[in-house]
Amino acid sequence: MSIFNKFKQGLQKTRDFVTESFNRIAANLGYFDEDMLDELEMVLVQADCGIEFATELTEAIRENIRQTGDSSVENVLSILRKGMLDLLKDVKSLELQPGKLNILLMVGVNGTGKTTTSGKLAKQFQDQGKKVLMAAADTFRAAAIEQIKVWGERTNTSVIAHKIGSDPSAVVFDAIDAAKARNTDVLIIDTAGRLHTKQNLMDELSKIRRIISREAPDAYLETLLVIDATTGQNAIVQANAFAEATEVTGLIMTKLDGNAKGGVALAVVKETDLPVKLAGLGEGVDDLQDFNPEIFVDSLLPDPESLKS
Ligand SMILES: Nc1nc2c(ncn2[C@@H]2O[C@H](COP(=O)(O)OP(=O)(O)OP(=O)(O)O)[C@@H](O)[C@H]2O)c(=O)[nH]1
Ligand SMILES: [Mg+2]
Repeated sequence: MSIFNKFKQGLQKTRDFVTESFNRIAANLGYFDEDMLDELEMVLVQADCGIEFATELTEAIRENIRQTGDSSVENVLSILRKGMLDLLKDVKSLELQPGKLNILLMVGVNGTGKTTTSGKLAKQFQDQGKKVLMAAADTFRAAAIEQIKVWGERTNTSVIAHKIGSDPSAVVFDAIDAAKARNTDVLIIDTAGRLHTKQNLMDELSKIRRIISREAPDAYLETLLVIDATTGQNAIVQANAFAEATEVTGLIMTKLDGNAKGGVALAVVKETDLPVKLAGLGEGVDDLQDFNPEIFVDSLLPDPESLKS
């Protein structure tokens, strides 16, 4: 399946919602008036684009209509598209540095998809012929260690693991050691999403980061915050909390297929200024895709042909 079709399929719930709303609001007249633009703003809020960004987008539409006099559905759609692409213009997908150890530190609250995404990434890099290693630095739950080991078997990737309750930084230490010895291209570190307190969690991440900079100062490090798109505006709270505690370099939005609120990717970028690097569009191993702004926006907004006129 092409990447465009993957995104279209993954974001179908959101797109259907936006398309139905467009048709409901503008079908009779074929153009937008003031009240209809207010309704459109609400639709964007309901798709979780965030109030601030929804207001910004509809203001841009009003301004454009004032200037051009064109309030057609097509014009409104094209201004929305442009506004969204503008927000995402700095997004760059994940790029490994050749000839170096690349370390991907997966962080995020529990259940967002860190372990699954680590497995999916391992598969992708293996398919590209890279030497991959995973570290089971979520030592909080026995099941977590088992889960990453299963992904290791499934993707033919070695997993460095210690016992439940052991120090995650020690796992990372050993994993870096092994990565150096094996000439590894990519080390993927799966971390815990839940500890006894939020402070414990943040302290643990800081410690892991210290070990990485001490033991692998020349490595290329990406700290990827995994966010569950179905958690709505709470995603923004999480993103802010992690960005404060550790230097996040990019976002992975998972479960974009889960509900009609895929617009949350836009709200999180608006709020944090962090680039979305990858999109999780389903549970399958091939459902992780590089985040492509154009394809994302075209999958989120109605297909012009699907609009009644
Ligand atoms: N539909 C859908 N489900 C996903 C996606 N990514 C992950 N999941 C599911 O989300 C659930 C939680 O994923 P995990 O990888 O265990 O999450 P985690 O962040 O490691 O969770 P903790 O280890 O508890 O912190 C699993 O059932 C995954 O299959 C996605 O892109 N789409
Ligand atoms: Mg996990």
